[in-house]
Parts: sequence; structure tokens; C-alpha cells
Amino acid sequence: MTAPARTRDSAELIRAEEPVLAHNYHPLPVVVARAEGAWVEDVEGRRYLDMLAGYSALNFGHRHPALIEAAHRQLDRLTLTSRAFHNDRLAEFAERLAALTGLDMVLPMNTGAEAVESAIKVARKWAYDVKGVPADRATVVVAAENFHGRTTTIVSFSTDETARSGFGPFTPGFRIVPYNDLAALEAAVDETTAAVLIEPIQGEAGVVVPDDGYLAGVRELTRRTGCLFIADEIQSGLGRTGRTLAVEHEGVVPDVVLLGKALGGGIVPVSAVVAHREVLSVLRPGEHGSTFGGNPLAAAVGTAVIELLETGEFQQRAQELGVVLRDGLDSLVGQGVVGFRARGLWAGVDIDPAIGTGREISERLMREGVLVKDTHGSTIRLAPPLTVTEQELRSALKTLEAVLAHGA
Ligand code: IF1
Repeated sequence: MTAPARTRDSAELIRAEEPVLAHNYHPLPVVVARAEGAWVEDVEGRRYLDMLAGYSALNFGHRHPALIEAAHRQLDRLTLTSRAFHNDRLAEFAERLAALTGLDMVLPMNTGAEAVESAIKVARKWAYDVKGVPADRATVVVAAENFHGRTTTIVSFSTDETARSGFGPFTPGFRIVPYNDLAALEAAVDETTAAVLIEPIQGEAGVVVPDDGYLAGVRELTRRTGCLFIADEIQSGLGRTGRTLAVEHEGVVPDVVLLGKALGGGIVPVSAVVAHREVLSVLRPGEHGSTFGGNPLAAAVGTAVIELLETGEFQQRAQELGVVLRDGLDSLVGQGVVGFRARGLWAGVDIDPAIGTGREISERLMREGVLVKDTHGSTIRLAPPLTVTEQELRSALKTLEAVLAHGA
């Protein structure tokens, strides 16, 4: 008779990780064991409102019934073929994703960083094959304070020393300009430029929303100079800001849109490069690939996610509840909040450093049953699932108010 599996408590599990798990994160001291909707539950059964939502990978909440059902159905049929063969899920995923974004071709990948890396490769090849840039001379212009992932090439153009130092030598061919500065962008683009790669709203930088007109300006500049506008919507997309894509706030259609995180419904990694046919047609068989990219399980879950977004219901909710979020934060300015940036159900909140660091505030909120993540310094990010109820959102804002007032 084998002994029953020892159920270790949170403290034991945290201790057990220490010698055996790489320390590339400093998680809050909470051990999640189950979750549903906007709520997670720790090993001891304590419940928390999840105001991080997996950095926007859980836009539809934990274990959305329609997504879990799609996953279960596909698990019982087929999970992986590799793309050495076709599978019966991928055509519909690509058709509906192209239609959702207003573009016409899809390169299915897995993680956000893979989508970013793939887009850089495709943009460079487009520059050589279509634009006529001399071999190995293509440049890509990016914004300071960017976050596009953790691969060696991506951190090559990061301005965050913590993300970059110690990982050289770095990939050449990138130019860095200040975000939200069209003049600086104009000066950096020349005949070698394959693309401009930016986040429509900078997430890790603290939910930095550019001036109205910036995205339209990037669109006009890239069209006029004959280079590609690549919008990294991996965190800002799929309903988070009150639109399917954040670029829609300015009516802009980029040449390339990068998606990830919530595209996998919080169940499996699903990412994609979506672009005009002229761009993605530069790829020929054998020139790019991925073992899991476009696998039938990912395509089935991704299609169920797209189906949720096709109704516009989640975009509408983010828009409407975004007003509750913004008004709630407005009322806290001067009460411990020194400033904030918000769009839809996404906010970067700057806390008065005298009250505490972002980490300290996050730990106090955790003790009061609300989970958030600090970004830099005393800024915390709020990004609840788009399924959050108004009552849950107001309750989280009340808890923030109490923590700021009493340092609970
Ligand atoms: C971590 C935050 C960090 C992203 C954008 C690409 C990727 C991301 C706009 C890469 C990923 C994640 C990575 C995760 C924490 C989180 C994050 F911005 F969301 F808060 F780090 F900055 N483009 N962001 O936001 O996608 O390869 O991770 O699937 O690395 O700590 P990925």
C-alpha cells in the first residue's frame, strides 16, 4: 500500500523549490493550487482576486468553460502532428485569426518571444527579397523601455540592464529611439530599415500609453518610407484595452501584428505572426519552423479564444469596466497614488514611494486577498481577467485604498 501523496503546505512547497528551481523569479509568497474565473485559491484554501491574470494571458479568466471544453474535446482526438503533415484544426484557426485582425496570413508559433523572433526574421527577409536592402544590412527600429521577450536577440535591443547584462555578445541590426517620439523615429529610419517594432502600449515599462496620434504617425511614417510597421500586441491585444487590438484606438492597421498570451486561453502556449500576404509570403518551405507551432490542440484552443472575441462582448466589457477602473484610480490620486496610466482593463499605478515599494504594496495587497505584480520602483500593474465582475473590481479597488491608507 503506497503511502498517500504527502500534501505539503505552502511554506513547505516554497522551501522545496529553493534548491531545485532556478531563481529567475522572486514570486510573492503565495502557492496557488486551484482557480476559477477571477479567483485563485492557495494550498490552504485562502482565496485571492487575481488582478494580474498571468500578465494578460488569462483575459478570459481561469479555466473559462468554453476554452476548457474545447481543450478537453481536442485532447480526446489529437494533440500533435508537427507540420510535417496537415491537421484538421489549423485552417480554421488561421482563417478566423486573419479575419479577426483584418490581415490575411498567419504564422503560428508558441510563445510571444517566438512570435517576435519570427517577425524579425520575416521582416529582414522581406527587406532583402522585396525592398532590395543589401544582404545582412537590414535594420529594425525599436523603442527604449521596450519589452518583447527574453531571447538573446530580443534582449540585444532591450534598454533594461537587468534583462540584458551578462548575456552578450548581442545581435546587431537594431536602432533604439525614445518611445512616443515621431521625430526621433523619422531620424532613425533609412533605406536599410526593414521595420519599426513597437508595443502600441508599453506594458512592462508601466502601461505607458503614447500620445494620441503616435500610432497613426508610425503608420504614416512606415508607409511613406517603405518599411514594415510591426505592432507587438502580445500583452495589449485580444480585448485588454477595450478593443480587439490596441492599435484600433487610432484606427491603425499595421503591416504585422504579433499575438500571444491570451491567444492560448491561459491553457496552452499559442502565439502568431499575422501579416499581409506580401510579407509572410517571403517564407519558403524549410526556411522557418517549430515543433509545436500550429499544433491541433493549440489551434483548437486558439479558435475557441477567437470565437469568444468575435462577439465583441469582452472588448465591450473591458471598455465599460475600464471606466470603473479609471474612476476608482482617479479617486485615489493624492491618497497614496501619485499617478496612473490606464486603457480598458489595464493600468499602471504609481504609488507614493513613501508608502512603500511596488513589491511591498504587492505583499500587503496579497495579505488582503488581492494579487498584483509590481513593475519597476513603486509602480504596480492592474490587469484583471476581462471576465471580472464590477463588484469584484470595486472590491479590489477598495482593498487598494485601504492598503494605501493604513499600510495594511
Ligand atoms: C517574464 C510583462 C514582462 C510581452 C510583450 C512579448 C512578450 C511579452 C509585449 C514575450 C511577455 C511577460 C514575460 C514575463 C512577464 C511578462 C512581462 F510585460 F508582461 F509584464 F516580463 F515584462 N511582447 N511578457 O509583454 O512573450 O515569450 O513571455 O510568451 O519574462 O517575466 P513570452
